[in-house]
Parts: sequence; C-alpha cells; structure tokens
Amino acid sequence: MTYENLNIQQEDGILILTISREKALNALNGRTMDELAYFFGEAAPQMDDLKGIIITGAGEKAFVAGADIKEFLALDAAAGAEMAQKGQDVFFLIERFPKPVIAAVNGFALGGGCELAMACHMRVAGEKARFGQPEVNLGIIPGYGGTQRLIQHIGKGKAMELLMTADMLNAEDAHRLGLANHVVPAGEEVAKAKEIIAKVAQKAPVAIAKIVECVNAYYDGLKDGFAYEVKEFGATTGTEDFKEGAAAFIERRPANFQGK
Ligand code: DAK
Repeated sequence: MTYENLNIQQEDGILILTISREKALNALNGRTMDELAYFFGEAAPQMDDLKGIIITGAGEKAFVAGADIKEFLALDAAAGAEMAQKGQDVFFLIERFPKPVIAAVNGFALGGGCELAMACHMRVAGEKARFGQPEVNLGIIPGYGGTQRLIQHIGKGKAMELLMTADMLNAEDAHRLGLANHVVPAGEEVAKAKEIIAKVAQKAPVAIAKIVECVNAYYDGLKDGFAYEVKEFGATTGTEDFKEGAAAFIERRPANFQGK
C-alpha cells in the first residue's frame, strides 16, 4: 500500500509513524484509518528486527484532533456503527501489537486522537499536549473505544466527567491521573519514547509479547487474566530466552536474548 497520510521513518530499529494531515490537525479520515489498518495488520508484523513503534502527529499543534468531522457528517446509523467497528478493530491491532507501541503526544489528542493514544501501550506527553473526548459537543459519543479505555486509564468518576463535560486535560493533569506516563518539554516526546523502547529492546522479546497479552487479558471480559498469566508464565519458562536470562544472571553478564 502507498501511504498518503502516514509518514514512516525507521531509526535504530524503531519505527516512527507520523500521522501527516497537518492542515486538518491530523484528523483521522477513512484513508488514514485504512493505512493504519494495513500498517498494523499487514506491514509491521512482518518486520522481524523491529524494536517498537512510536506514533506521533505532524507539526507542533496536534497529535490527532479527532476523527475527521467533515467526513463522518454524511454517516447514518448503520454506516456509523460499521465505521466504529472498523476503527475499533484497528485500535485493537495497536493494543495487541507484540512490541511496545508508544504515543508521543505533541499537541491536541482529542476524540479519535485521544482514543488512538489510549490504544497505545504508553503515552509520552509534551508539555503542550491536551487530551479530551469532546464528542458530546457534536451530539455523538466516542466510537473508537473511548468510553472503555478512558475508564481503564483514569477511573470511572474522572472518565465520566471528561466524557460528559468535554473538558480537556493538560499534560500535567494527564500525568497525575495516569493517562500520560511521562511529561517532557515540547519537541522531546519522540526522543523520550525512543529511550523507553531502547530499554525494552534489551529484554526478552517473547516475554515482552506475553506481557502485552497478559495485561490486555485483564481487560478482556472473555478471559480470566490470572489463569492466562499461569499459562503464559509456563510458556516463557520453556523458552531459550529464559535459559539465557538465568545463565546471564548467574554468570554476572548481560543477557543476549534471541527471541526464542
Ligand atoms: N476533523 C476535521 N478537521 C479538523 C478537525 C477534525 N476533528 N479538527 C480540526 N480540523 C481542521 C479545522 O477544520 C481547520 O481546518 P480549516 O478550517 O483551516 O480548513 C484546521 O483543522 C485547524 O483547526 P482550527 O482552525 O479549528 O484550529 P484552532 O487552533 O482554532 O482549534 C482545536 C484547535 C483542536 C481546538 C479545534 O480545531 C477543534 O476543536 N477541533 C475539533 C476537535 C474535536 O471535536 N475533535 C473530536 C472529533 S469527534 C465515529 C468514530 C469515532 C468518532 C466519531 C464517530 N463513528 C464510527 C461514526 C470520533 C469522533 C471524534 O473524534
């Protein structure tokens, strides 16, 4: 697929995926969602040496200012539900990706943009970042998982308040509430995210993938997270990486994990 709205750069094994519709504050139109679906569903899983992915927005003003309001104006109920399902499927691909995916939030993360950031494994906020779910201003509700993931990140009461009032959180408040992992000076979001991915890349890849699965299992109504952890713990003890990690500890040397 040719990407029109995603700019993808690779640096030191880390992919930096920039949503690039700066004139529309990087709003997620259908084409951008299709490109994200292809990237996370088809392209990225084939990249063996990938350490992790950083998602950010073009320009200094916005991460992503929402779904593209101009485009979804024409939707009826059936088409709206179909679009929401499609969008949720894309964000599940991100949430379940076996390597770290970090949102480098460089400005407005509103509506679908806040939902995109929340689907990532972690969020680094620049000091100008603003998070919010302003859908009620438009007479709709979030459709890409916002009502569910906001509770997971900041708890029910605060989520209710943000969803009902459409208020925005600044970076410090997002950090205080647990929505942002770190706050950094504007322009340093990607660098901080790279630092985190570089640290994760030194760990055992199979274990990292199992961490993603087990943490997500907690929020999956169809799974018993504790039972899932028992099963996946058993799977990691059978890996070559576990033998290598234990041997490296005993021999007091850095581990050389192969992801097997
Ligand atoms: N969609 C389309 N264009 C947008 C946009 C958006 N979400 N946000 C901004 N833009 C465009 C503006 O229209 C403007 O374009 P021009 O007029 O220059 O052509 C340009 O970006 C610059 O924006 P402003 O001139 O408004 O810039 P300001 O600095 O004055 O304000 C702002 C920045 C972020 C506060 C403001 O742009 C704003 O309030 N934007 C809208 C934020 C918003 O409400 N976002 C949430 C959208 S609701 C669904 C699934 C998911 C969703 C909905 C349905 N279905 C399955 C049906 C999710 C919904 C949302 O995300």
